[in-house]
Amino acid sequence: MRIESTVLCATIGLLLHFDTAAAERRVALVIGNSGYEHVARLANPKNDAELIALTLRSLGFALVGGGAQIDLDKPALDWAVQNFSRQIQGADVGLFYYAGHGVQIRGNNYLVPVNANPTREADVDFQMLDANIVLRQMEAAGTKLNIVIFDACRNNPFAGRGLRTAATGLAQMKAPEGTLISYATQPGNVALDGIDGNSPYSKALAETMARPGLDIFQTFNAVGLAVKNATGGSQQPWVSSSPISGAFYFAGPAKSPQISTAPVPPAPSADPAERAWAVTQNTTSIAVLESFIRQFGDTVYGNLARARLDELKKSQVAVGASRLQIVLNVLAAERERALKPAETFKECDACPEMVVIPAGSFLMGSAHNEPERDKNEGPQHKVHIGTPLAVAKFEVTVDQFRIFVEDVNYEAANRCSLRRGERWMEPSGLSWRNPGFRQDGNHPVLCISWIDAKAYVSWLSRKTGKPYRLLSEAEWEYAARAGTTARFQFGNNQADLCRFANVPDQTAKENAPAAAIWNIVACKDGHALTAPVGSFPANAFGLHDMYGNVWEWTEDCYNDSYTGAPSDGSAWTAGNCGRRLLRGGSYGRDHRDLRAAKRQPAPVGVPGISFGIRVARTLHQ
Ligand SMILES: [Ca+2]
Ligand SMILES: [Ca+2]
Repeated sequence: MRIESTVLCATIGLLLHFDTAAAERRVALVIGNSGYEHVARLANPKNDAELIALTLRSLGFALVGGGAQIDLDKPALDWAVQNFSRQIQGADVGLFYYAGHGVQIRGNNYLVPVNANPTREADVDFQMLDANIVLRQMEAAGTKLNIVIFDACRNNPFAGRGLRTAATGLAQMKAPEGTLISYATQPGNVALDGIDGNSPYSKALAETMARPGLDIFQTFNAVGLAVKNATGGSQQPWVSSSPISGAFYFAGPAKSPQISTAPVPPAPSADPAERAWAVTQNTTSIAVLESFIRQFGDTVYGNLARARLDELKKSQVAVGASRLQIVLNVLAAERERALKPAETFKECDACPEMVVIPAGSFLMGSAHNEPERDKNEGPQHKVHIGTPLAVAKFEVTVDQFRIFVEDVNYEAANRCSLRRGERWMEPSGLSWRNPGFRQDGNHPVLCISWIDAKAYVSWLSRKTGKPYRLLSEAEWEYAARAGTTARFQFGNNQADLCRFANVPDQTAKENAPAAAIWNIVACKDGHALTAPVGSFPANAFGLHDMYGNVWEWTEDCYNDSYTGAPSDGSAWTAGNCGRRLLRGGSYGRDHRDLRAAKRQPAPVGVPGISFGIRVARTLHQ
């Protein structure tokens, strides 16, 4: 079958029907697809989306999902658009931004999810998202002003794979009434991905949107000129629209503070730098931090951003020169192949002891009638883990983490976050070295951010040459349940918790002042705060402290339901990746956290006072 496809280069669809200059409620969905599984990965969409999300947030847009939505597969993309469609009902301004691969096939433009793998034209309807669906959802929402942005003008990734390129560039989409459509480049051309971390288009768009005094047409005209200049004339963003009434300013009219025309319902502060920092501080993108510093470098948040940037750069070179003599004892391939479930190994003197757990299937999540469950634990679904893997017998200890830090001079967060309601506070002087209470070398390390946890497993991998990593959420729950289906590994009775785990208990109530506000269990486990790892019996797989002691970071991005989750035990790396999942509960706060199905998302940069690490290792690679 001959399939004609061209590169989708629609950049802006602006559905504009706007009668007043004062926007009351602005809602945006920002998507960046970089991590393609079957075609060329793209370097910049993730950074572009984070940059645009940051800019929009500073301009008063509430973001669907709380931030840029990165690397969405088809179910996640569908879900995000549906969610967006609901949230713009009754809003004054709706904005949709997409950066990633896009294709045009027989006059229709499609956004390409990261898992798309079409081999014939008929696959496209099921594996990609028709851009017209987005336009229809926005048209139907009754929004005064709708803006759709596709920075998707890259080379057709499926050329030569059954979807042939008929012509370069994109056919224009028909603009409905009150609609403006723009493209990252002129029809019949391919936009540039950029060489410095952002596409020229998104960089210019972010800078221009933030300038007060430019109405919607002046904004996109200025973006066009900026991109044309930046690319030596080879790329020129394109706009088409139907008549538009009223005036709209992203950053307010000239000489008027943007807040006067862009009130921000959920933001507690009127300071644009503070609001922007609130959504930027946990990014793992160097480009986003650099962009923040360019915009807000002369504020106090600029200093924080510079410190964060240094921290991030250091974490990325964390496994550089080694300073300690670490004795390796890595598994020979033959021994690794012969490993059986329950066997253990330890690949260096500083390495965690690993236990082999068997392949198998289990039901992930909790049933609707499970007491104290959260909605995000459903729907229950079967997960099959196809091969045995190795899981650390214990949580990573203070001594183990210290060796890593000293070996490569790693600068961990050196902060420690306490939760007060929905806010995180960082009392001065606390860190993994001193969380404010006594920790011996064989206690679990805590005050660990997801970034620290990743740096640690990265170091283990480099040190041993073996694939150490965090567990996926599914692997974690499989390992914690160890063949059981009850609320806890040992059954359903909460009063038995103290025999199997260090939890918020009567010992804490009697000895730890912080426990006054905890939701504690009725039993007594003998430990007010953390306990040395392995103080409690192992589960059926030979793993200790899966429940309680410290929360354990997993690889997965946060999604608020399991709809669309992988069923093969792999990590879910689409969704809100600025927040990752912790599992298992801890010594403190709330006994409801101790259930096998409990999921706790937290921002990647937060080193919580009960957040620690458990490592896994892939076998037989
Ligand atoms: Ca306890
Ligand atoms: Ca634990």
